[in-house]
Formats: sequence, structure tokens, C-alpha cells
Amino acid sequence: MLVKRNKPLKGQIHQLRYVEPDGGERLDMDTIISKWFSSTEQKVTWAISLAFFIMFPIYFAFFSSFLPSGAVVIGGSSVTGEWDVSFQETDIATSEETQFLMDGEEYIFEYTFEDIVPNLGYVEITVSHGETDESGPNPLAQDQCDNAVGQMRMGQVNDFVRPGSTTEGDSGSPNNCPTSYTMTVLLMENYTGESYTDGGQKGEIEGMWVDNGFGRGEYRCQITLETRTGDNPGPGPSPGPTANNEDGEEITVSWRVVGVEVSVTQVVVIDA
Ligand SMILES: [Ca+2]
Ligand SMILES: [Ca+2]
Repeated sequence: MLVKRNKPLKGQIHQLRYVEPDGGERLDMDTIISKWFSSTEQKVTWAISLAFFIMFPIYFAFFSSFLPSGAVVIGGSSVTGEWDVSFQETDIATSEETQFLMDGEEYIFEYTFEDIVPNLGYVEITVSHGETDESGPNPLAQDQCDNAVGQMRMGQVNDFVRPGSTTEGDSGSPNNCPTSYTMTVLLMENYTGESYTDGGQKGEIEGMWVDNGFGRGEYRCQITLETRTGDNPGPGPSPGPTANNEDGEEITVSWRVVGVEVSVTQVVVIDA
């Protein structure tokens, strides 16, 4: 059986061995090149191919300069849905009030903000003063800086973010005048103003950075003034006849309502 089947197969092999499909023409390198460039169409095709060979390395070498402004190229193996999140702050409103407070006096500075339109990040309250009325007969008695103890009363503001907010403060050391300190009432959860990168949907990220209508209403900054008065150096009664004297201090409270615009741009990742 095997012998019978092999006979026709041998014949085919024999035939294939003697077929010369190109009529015996020899395909050397000169012939190949002359065939590839024989027509105008082939020349055009080669010219276009050559142009791309040159253009691709140039394109990738200068890829980052073709990106839109704000796009960032970082290392990685493929494009992902990462986002750069940054914040632009603007002063929406500022105000300032100065009052002379007597020693031991409590005074409430008030400021009202009602506009619901701007997206607010925080309200900054700065308490500042110098030493303006301390005097005495002894030139060796040093002036001391008074203490304006501040306490924010937030009952008339519709709402604010407690973590991260500062609602009290004081003037610090009696040796430093003029002096100032700042309290910050946060109106957006977790807001620091720092840029960051995160994944997820753009709309969800933008939705995190809204004030939810917080921070509208009447802000009250209660200041309690404690004078601190210098005495003559060395032993003796304090305050003695040569000690300084004063009535109180001129206190300025300033308000700054800060609006925030969030910018969410896609991080562009290319092969390293
Ligand atoms: Ca003083
Ligand atoms: Ca004073």
C-alpha cells in the first residue's frame, strides 16, 4: 500500500525541482531596485515613506511641546485617566474696622457677607494693633504690647467647616509690637489650596470643591482687651509711681472673603 501511494508523490517532487518560475532570470540587487523604482507611483510611495521615517522621530522628540497648556507629561506605559487638580484664589471682598478699646473691654466687630454666587474657600480675619498710648515718667520702663484676645462668634453664619478652622487667637508676647494674628474660617471641606493629582471622573472631582452655600451671614469677632503695662526695672512696688500707664489700645480687625476656582486638567502620560 505504501509503495503505491508514494509513486505519484515522487513524480510531483520531481516536477517541482525543475520548475523555473522566472524563466531562469537572475534576481540580483540591481534588478530588485530597478523594479521597485520603475514607475512614478512607486517613486511617490517611496518618497512618502521616507518622509515619515524622518518625521516620526522628530514628532516624538518634541511631543511635549505639542501638548495643550496645562498638560503634564509623566512617566508610565500608557495613557490613563489621571487628573491634575489646582486652585485659583481671588479676594471676593475685603473690609476693615478700627476701634479704641479700654482695658478690660469686650467689643464685637461685625461683618456681613450674603452673596451666594461666588464659590468661597474661606474667610480670613486678621486682628492687629500697635502700642499707641503707653507712657510714664521713667524712660527705663519698657512699653509692653497689650493683648487683644479674639473669639469668633459664628452663631449668625449659616454654616462653616469646623476641622481646620481657627476661631480664636491672641496677641502673643508682650515684647513684640506692632503685632497681628489671623483666624481662618473654612467653607470647603478638606480645602488647603494645595494642588494634587488624582484618578476618577472629572465631574466628581469638581463636585468636591464647592462651598455648599456655607459662610453666608453675619460674622462676629469678639475682642477682649487686656492692657499690659511696663514697670520700672529693679526692686520696688509694681506698678509703682514710676511705672507706665495707659487706658487701652486701638484695635483693627480686617476681613477677607476668598473665592476659589478649581481647575481639573488631564494628566498626559506617554511611554518613557
Ligand atoms: Ca501696653
Ligand atoms: Ca496700649
